[in-house]
Amino acid sequence: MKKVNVAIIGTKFMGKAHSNAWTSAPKFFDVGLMPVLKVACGRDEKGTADFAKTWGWEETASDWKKVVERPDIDIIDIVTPTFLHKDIVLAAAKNGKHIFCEKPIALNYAEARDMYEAADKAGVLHYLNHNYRRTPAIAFAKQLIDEGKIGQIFHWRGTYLQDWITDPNFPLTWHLQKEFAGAGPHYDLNSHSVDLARFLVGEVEAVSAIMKTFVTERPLPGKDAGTFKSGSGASDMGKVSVDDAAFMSAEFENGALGAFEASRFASGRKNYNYFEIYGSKGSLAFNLERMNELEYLNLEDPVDEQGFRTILVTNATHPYIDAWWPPGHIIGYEHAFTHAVVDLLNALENGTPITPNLYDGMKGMQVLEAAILSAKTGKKVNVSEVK
Ligand code: SOE
Repeated sequence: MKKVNVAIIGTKFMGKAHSNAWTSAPKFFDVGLMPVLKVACGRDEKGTADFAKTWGWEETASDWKKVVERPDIDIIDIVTPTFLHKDIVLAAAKNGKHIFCEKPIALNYAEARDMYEAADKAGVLHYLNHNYRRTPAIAFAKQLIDEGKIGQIFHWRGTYLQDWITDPNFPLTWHLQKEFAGAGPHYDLNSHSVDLARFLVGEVEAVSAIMKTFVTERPLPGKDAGTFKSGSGASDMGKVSVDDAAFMSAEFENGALGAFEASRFASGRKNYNYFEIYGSKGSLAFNLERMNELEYLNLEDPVDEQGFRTILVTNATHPYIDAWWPPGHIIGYEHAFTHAVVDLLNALENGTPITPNLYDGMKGMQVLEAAILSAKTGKKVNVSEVK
């Protein structure tokens, strides 16, 4: 089987999730290309060596600029903090590498546009990892919508709530600094909800938003601090420069209305990615904390039998499931990453595009930036105003 060499840049939480996906994809699915875990690249030599050993990356490197120039590398997998995405994508495109990039795409719309244009011009395959699209229940929701089962969509309600920084002593990791993350949960979490809303409902036309930073100063991070991890040895205080919560209302081009809530201060909510869709023929609801289930209401059922039914999305006929386990043998968070790798390998083999890609990221970022403008001015902003 033809091989494709992958280099991963970044070795933390998402590094793990992606490494697992590159490994499991060809084991469970029939893929026409065999990914080779060639190079793991990270700044911390020892950490990168340990990571490479655990996950089976053949080599390590510390300078991503050299890695993207290597002629033997086919795919650059980017799992760094957001501020590095643009430079790595531009260099990867220039060197003709295919791109697998973590979300959120970039620090702002202008960066996202440059990234999309560079990849498009270079003719490389590009994918932006909004992984939830490939959760079977969400892929199935899309199927129901495309089959017309929900009819005309009136409302989208998307909330993405976490609570890992409610403690004011949680340190100022890169996620809480605008220069590295671009924004707080507005980018980290609303970017997922906007991606799902664009996937399931349609393009957003205008937004109004409010944002809040509840804790404005935090201790500087000590050792091992990161996503969901306070680490140890935090010291002096530094200024939080992103939102802690971002709420937004939206008008879609097709006339639907939407509400989005993203927060890292929703005590008790760990990774509560939840949405509801209400349409003329039916409704849908999804909760990541019950990710194998989809709630579906069919308005064509006899009126006295109507109600939300819970579909356990684990049949062989449901998206992606056939490759895993028999019905009822549920799957988890990491599987959507595997599905992304499978779809990317298939797209590469067949010469077809894959979504969401850098174009989708750019469109989503335009919505998110319009919301930032709205929160600053207190006015409704048309997405097309963001240039
Ligand atoms: C942290 O908020 C985080 O890891 C996000 O960055 C991911 O995109 C989300 O899927 C889970 O939470």
